[in-house]
Amino acid sequence: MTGFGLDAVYGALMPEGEDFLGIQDPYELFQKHEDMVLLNDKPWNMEAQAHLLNDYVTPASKMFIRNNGLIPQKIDLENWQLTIDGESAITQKKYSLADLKNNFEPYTYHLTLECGGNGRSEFNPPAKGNQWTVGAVSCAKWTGVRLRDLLEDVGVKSDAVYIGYYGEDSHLSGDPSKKPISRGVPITKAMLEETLVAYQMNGEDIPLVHGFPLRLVAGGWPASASGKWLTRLSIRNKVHDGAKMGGASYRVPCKPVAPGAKVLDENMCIIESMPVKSLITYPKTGAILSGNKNLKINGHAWAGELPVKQMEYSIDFGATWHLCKLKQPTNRLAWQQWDVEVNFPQKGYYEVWAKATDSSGVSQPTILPGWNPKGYLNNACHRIAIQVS
Ligand SMILES: Nc1nc2c(c(=O)[nH]1)N[C@H]1C(S)=C(S)[C@@H](COP(=O)(O)O)O[C@H]1N2
Ligand SMILES: [Mo]
Repeated sequence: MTGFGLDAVYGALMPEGEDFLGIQDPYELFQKHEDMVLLNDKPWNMEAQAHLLNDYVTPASKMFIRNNGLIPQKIDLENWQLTIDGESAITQKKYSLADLKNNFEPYTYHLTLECGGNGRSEFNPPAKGNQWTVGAVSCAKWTGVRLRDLLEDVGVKSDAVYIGYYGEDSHLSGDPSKKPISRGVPITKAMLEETLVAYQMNGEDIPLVHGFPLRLVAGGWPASASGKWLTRLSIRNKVHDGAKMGGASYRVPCKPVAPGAKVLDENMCIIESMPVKSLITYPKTGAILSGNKNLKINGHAWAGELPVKQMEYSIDFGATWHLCKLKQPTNRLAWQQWDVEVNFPQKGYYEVWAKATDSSGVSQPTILPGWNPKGYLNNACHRIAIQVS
């Protein structure tokens, strides 16, 4: 892998005495678990595997990385500012990190962040972009200011419809006038209790690659709405029109289309709340069970803005389904733990399938759902293989 100034990125953050020359190992750079899978190095993209996501609170070492551009080279904490402006802002204000930490009540929530493209690798015809399998999802504990408190501090005009974010990362082309991504959420989502401008993750500073020192966190929505390295939020009187808000980016056909269809921009709709989904995080696929036909399996389930109301598993390819125990989430928009003791009737090869159902009665499809040009929203049942010997 070739370098591009990572010494500067880590100059301030690495312990003294490190030899930066030659440190291009992203596992070391980003302090990631060795079982994480690197998908791209420019920009950096890395996903977890299902078995890495067994913790209820995702540790930084097992959190997927999704970058659209280049990580900021220098973080100037003293002078870091969050500007809130826009056509629908009554005033314009700037906040230092100290202002945010000292002048506003802190809130902490566990928030599920899933990349809209998680599961993309299964689509056919294939979609361009990172070939995520199942590991572009996390649920960490985020602490910060409620976005609504900042919006109320600035004042929101009655014609406000959207919030757009801007971050400090730079465009792959190196063109400083371009942003790699500038997305956001409708004002109604911005005003929700759990939408945070976060300065901590899991009780510590947010890791650089996940948005240090400040990040928007809008749980339950495609994680592309949660802007990293946050410096500016615009209160818009129309749907935000920043980078990757149009075309096929984070949008799907408003009406179902045949696989491979060409879809006009005007027929594409922005992804909002993510669909119901689940993972089997224990055991790891391929496990061999010897001398015992009982096995406790467990994982997580989530459903965007909705709670999950039921969790089931099948060991006969979906012919019959059985209930799992499902816990309540710590808070709204956090994933929910489930577990069950599975009894395998005889020795042999099995697939375990897991299926969640949201509070409105909608379940995960057992196989790939509707094709779309960029391969978003694959919430098919997760499956693992087990050999009982
Ligand atoms: N500034 C900025 N924010 C960003 C991105 C980015 O490239 N730049 N990527 C988005 C996308 S597409 C996803 S899926 C999440 C990934 O967050 P993570 O890398 O912390 O897991 O960040 C979102 N926020
Ligand atoms: Mo994403």
